[in-house]
Amino acid sequence: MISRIDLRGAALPEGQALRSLLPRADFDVSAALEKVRPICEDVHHRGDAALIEYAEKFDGVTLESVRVPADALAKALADLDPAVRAALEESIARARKVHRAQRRTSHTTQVVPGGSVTEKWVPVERVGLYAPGGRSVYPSSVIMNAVPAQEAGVESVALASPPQKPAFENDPAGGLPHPTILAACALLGIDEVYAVGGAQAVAMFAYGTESCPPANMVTGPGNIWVAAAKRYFTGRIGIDTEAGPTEIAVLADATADPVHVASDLISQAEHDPLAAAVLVTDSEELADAVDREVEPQVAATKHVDDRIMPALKGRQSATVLVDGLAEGLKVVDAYGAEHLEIQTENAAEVAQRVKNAGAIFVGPWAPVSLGDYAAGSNHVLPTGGCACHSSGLSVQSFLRGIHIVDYTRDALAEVAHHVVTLAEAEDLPAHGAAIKARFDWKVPKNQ
Ligand code: HSO
Ligand code: ZN
Repeated sequence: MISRIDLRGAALPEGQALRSLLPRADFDVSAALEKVRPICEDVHHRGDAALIEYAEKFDGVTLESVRVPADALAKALADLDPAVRAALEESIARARKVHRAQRRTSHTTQVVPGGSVTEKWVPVERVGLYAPGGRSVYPSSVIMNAVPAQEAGVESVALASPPQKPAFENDPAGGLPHPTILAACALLGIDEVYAVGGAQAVAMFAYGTESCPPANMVTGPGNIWVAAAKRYFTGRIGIDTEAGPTEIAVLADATADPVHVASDLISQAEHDPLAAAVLVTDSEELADAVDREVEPQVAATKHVDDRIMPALKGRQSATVLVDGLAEGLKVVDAYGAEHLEIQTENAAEVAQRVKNAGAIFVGPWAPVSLGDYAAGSNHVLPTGGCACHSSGLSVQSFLRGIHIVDYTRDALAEVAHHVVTLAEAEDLPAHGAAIKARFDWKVPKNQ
């Protein structure tokens, strides 16, 4: 069912030429951009009234207010299954451990005597997190977004997630985000929560409304409308990377266990009909064994027709046959997967040689599902090949490094002639004048 791309027997092309041979989903955010623009501008002009109207139109619920009351958060936590609570708490604790270690301290470089540059790290002041509803109710993603923001020291963290339709008349959960999302917020200490979904949630955070003060940054996964709204606001607010459909690539050799490989490919195909599952191997026997494994495993699981089958059969998924490990590494680097598993001999050493991946999972006991929930690593990762230039979400995503330049008169005098020379070379004499004015227009020569 998974198609094959056979790259054996000839030298692999370089760069883009190799990339173009590899599978990838069509995820055209730009087409959605035109559709979200009027929604975003409507939220700008009409604020909460527009949000309430869109909740009616898109979510089929009538909201009294967009802000979720505190007692609804407390109730969601009280009603949470204790096993789910324990698992969320473990996930939070592990993520905190890893992300706390990412904190940065200010550093001063003494450039010359009397001249220093300090890099001071300052958290973003206010962040809006987005948590999807509908098909993807992922409290784990609330954790993966909230923990790095909190560990970075962001003072104000708010969350938006679409309101659920009432399941029956007077359903108390109707009009609120999914209860597990609310419970995760309560566990994380997030008390500012909005029952707002889609592009309008991004607009709410970007512009602010009567209920919701504007945020400096919006992060969190979402559908194509959320991605388009993030793109619409790029440059005006900070965003994480635009999340596309999830991807798993597995680099495997003949030592890999086909049962593991098949189950891991299926695990990410479960997210979305556009999800990508890519196996890169130099072992045709393993590829055949994985194919044989996939069918019974798919038959035994859920979400088969709506997500797993279209994902595995889609043009974004494939088994890529290569001549050897070196070629396999070249292919996974060209692909730049969101998640890359290494299921080869000496997996840890092979992992060190990978240049492009959102996150790397080493050996048989570190499947992507572990990273999705409880490894301590972050699961908000670059998709669509963006791993070639971007990283996953981290404490760093929520920090700004500000240079503080501090020079004495003597330290400025020492370099003044160079500054004036460069200003003249760029035909910007006023830049030079700003230096000369400090020395009565006589620029000190090399002191
Ligand atoms: N694999 C997804 C994250 C996720 N998995 C959430 C389960 N829940 C993207 O990294
Ligand atoms: Zn997942």
